[in-house]
Amino acid sequence: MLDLIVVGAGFAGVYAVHKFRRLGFSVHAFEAGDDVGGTWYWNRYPGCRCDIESIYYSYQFDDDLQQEWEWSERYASQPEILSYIRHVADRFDLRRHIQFNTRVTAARFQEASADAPSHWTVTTDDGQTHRARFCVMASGVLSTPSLPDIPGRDSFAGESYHTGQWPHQGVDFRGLKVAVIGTGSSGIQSIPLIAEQAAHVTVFQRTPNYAVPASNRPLDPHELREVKFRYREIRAASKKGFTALPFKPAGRSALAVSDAEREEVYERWWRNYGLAFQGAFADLLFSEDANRTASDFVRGKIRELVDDEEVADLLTPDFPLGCRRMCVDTDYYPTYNRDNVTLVDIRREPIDGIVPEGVRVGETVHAVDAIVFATGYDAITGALLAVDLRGRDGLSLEEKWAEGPRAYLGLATQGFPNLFMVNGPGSPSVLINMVTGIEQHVDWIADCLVHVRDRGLDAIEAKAREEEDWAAHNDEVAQQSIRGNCASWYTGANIPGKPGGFMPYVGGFPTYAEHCERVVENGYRGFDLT
Ligand code: NA7
Repeated sequence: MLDLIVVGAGFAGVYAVHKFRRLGFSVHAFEAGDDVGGTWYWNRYPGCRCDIESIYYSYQFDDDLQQEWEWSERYASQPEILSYIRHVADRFDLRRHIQFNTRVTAARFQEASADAPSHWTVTTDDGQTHRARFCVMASGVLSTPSLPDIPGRDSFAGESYHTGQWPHQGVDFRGLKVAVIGTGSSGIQSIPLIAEQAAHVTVFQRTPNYAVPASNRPLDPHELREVKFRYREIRAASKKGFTALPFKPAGRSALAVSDAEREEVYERWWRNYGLAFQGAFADLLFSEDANRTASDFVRGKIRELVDDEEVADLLTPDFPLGCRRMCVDTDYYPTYNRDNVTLVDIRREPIDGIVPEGVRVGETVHAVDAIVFATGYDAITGALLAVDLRGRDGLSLEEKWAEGPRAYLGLATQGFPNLFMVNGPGSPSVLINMVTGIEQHVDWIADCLVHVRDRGLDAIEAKAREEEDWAAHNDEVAQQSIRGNCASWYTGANIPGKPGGFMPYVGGFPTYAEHCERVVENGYRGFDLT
């Protein structure tokens, strides 16, 4: 029997395999794709790029690795991130522990018996079963694409694509009329590039989003050398940063400065800092009045950038900035000044159906040759629930989470001993620099497994009481933030029937990591060790 099965070989799974191997555990990972990379393997749509700067969105567990890798741009593109993670897999000789083209379909907990300790039986889509004492779900938080159930979807005569399942050979849109449904990050990144290529693009927008400029640029070799020289210091500062990035929090309220100064700050942050714009003042995510100043600033920018007033109005969000995931763009708003781009507001009049010729809204059929679904993901819990996970007494995760997900520290859930999640619900996951979060999670799980091994223990399981307390704490901090009041994929609102509740932990990386450390210092408080 193996010590560990790891599900997924994205950033989390790759690091988990490396870490657990180094500690002497026997590990086998399963990955549905034919290579490592996870989200960066599947998302190959035009313009796909990380919204965290490349020098931070990278592993820190090995100094030689971070010294030798050369990032070429401030925000790395999908192909470059994929090359990086491939390099990591090769450099640490991890591929031989990963079985590609294999999807885990089910996993069942088996109680300890006279013949075997507690373990998991894992079933894969090739019909095989595998046994391991522990199972680590590194299956990703934005890895289960959501394809809306629009009537007639399958009747469309042309090709259709989901941004999260993009063809590896790319798509040639030259001369085609293209529909793009969805204006989240994936739509906002891809629309400008599709518009450059296609004959015409019709964008179907339900909710406008805030987008701030990426201000992407090639990385100057001197700048990169300087970063590498200071990497240790930068990484240490990141661990103290709210979002696991090395930025000091803004100390001031947006309401404590003059209008002129506030405008100057927003202009500077708009031009330079991408996603961090929402941290230009300390209270933008906590005070509606403060937030309104930033929201109004960006609304003003949209009016400046988009020539047609009606189109600008449609593109202007009416909710507080940062409440839903902000987007980072390159030329998104000016794209609507092009003659070959049309915006269709489907909030007022929704899509009625898809017909062989295109997309029907009311009496109008928007005839197109191709449809791009930039419609997002069943986020955070989707990939966990896609596996038929059964804990003690055959309890399924779906039953356990029927009223909403519960996971102690986002790492483990009661009733599912010896099962860990990386970036589970209740961890900071998508609200922070994911790679740093992943390393912290995997390191914590690894220390825990060593603890269990060294003491000859059989199982570890989260306790119900602490799990509930953590969920209550998570709700409480979410309510203190303006994010807690918005319907978004953070709350599962994008998936019909998904139970509500704010899934990621809003309390910030340092507080979260401290909670995790306290648990260990107190003998794994909140866990049953048997
Ligand atoms: P998002 O941010 O969930 O965006 C999905 C978009 O698709 C959003 O505009 C949705 O509108 C729209 N959508 C979803 N379903 C429908 C239907 N049925 N009809 C019309 N429009 C629909 O996903 P992304 O892939 O862009 O980004 C995900 C994250 O990946 C991103 O935040 C980064 O962290 C990386 P809605 O807003 O629901 O009205």
